[in-house]
Amino acid sequence: MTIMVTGGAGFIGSNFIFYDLKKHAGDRVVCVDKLTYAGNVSTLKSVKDKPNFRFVREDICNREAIYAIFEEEKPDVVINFAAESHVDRSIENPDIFLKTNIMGTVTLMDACLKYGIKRFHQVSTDEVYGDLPLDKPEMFFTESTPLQTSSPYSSSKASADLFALAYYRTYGLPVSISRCSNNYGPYHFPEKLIPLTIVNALADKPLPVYGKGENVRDWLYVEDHCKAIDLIVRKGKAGEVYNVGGHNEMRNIDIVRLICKELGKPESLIRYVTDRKGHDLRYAIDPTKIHNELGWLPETKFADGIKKTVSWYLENRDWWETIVSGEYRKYYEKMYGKRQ
Ligand code: NAD
Ligand code: TDX
Repeated sequence: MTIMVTGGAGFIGSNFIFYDLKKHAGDRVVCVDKLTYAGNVSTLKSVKDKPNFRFVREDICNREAIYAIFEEEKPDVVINFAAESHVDRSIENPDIFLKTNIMGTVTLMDACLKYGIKRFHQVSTDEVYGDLPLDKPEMFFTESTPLQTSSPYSSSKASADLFALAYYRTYGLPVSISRCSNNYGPYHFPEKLIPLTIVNALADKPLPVYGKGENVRDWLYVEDHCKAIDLIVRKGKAGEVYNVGGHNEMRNIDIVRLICKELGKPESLIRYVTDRKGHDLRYAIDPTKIHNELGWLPETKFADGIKKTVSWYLENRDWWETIVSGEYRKYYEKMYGKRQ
């Protein structure tokens, strides 16, 4: 099977590529990534020379180029990870979120209609449901929770979901959607809470905590998310939405304190800073549907996953140091400049 993975030089997409190539050795994986600031092609160096892997630097909004890749590769499945993914950036500059997250998704689906496809999978987020109150722990997001977004990021992701469902109903495109909670693990870009805290703590820099640090996120180890997507694409039903999450709710401040403890760094590094505008209070996923229908369950407990993640950042300093220095943006030219 040929799988097109868009956004595969980012955090979750790259982890998915590693998972897929290991689990389904017969697959061909074509990674399409624009290499924005969040894309780091050096992440893919362990697979880049495999005969069944190809990297194409392209923007999912570039219709002509996307059609040409479809024409050449005839993918059976497209899994769309490509997105602007950082909420804080969406508050500063919503425009690119509309372009990539909505227009890019629609462009990919048009290509799927034109060339035919077994499945188009949209990687969405629990943020499309808005937030839950902090004082109602019995409330969870189910697949039928109304979409009620807070940020330009989540609004763009919800719009893409609606377009995907419209393409299923109107044109019969075999679409599926996963809405996952916060991921953590290797190759997480150090602008997000967990990797930023690890990287700053290692440099004895301040650890910014928004507001009072009481906002709650539901954390899932990235490989468990990849397993869920693999199951949905191969066994899930077209036209369906699947929530993905592991019932692991944590307050931000507790995460930051835990990382300080793991690294032997003092909590005096913590700085309470101005809150994010429109900051969602709590996310919590009810994963009953994917469990009952596809047998998915998270396998990595948070206590183990966070230890593995901290160790990974300690053992892979090169990966994040070149990001912090900006050097990683030259890697593509160095590795691929002469090849294309
Ligand atoms: P990321 O920011 O780490 O990676 C995004 C990748 O997409 C980068 O490699 C970037 O270069 C690429 N990209 C951006 N714009 C592009 C364009 N126009 N054309 C082609 N490539 C482009 O993001 P991530 O955390 O890996 O998230 C992947 C997907 O999962 C996103 O759709 C996000 O909304 C969703 N998601 C993320 C989380 C999370 O906790 N990180 C949770 C749920 C869902
Ligand atoms: O420096 C920080 N300090 C802080 O307190 C940062 C970067 C974040 N925070 C808070 C904001 C959130 O409550 O930590 C929480 C997590 O923040 P992020 O890592 O930015 O993630 P979040 O906004 O929850 O969104 C993430 O999960 C859902 C991903 O970035 C999205 O792409 C995904 O859809």
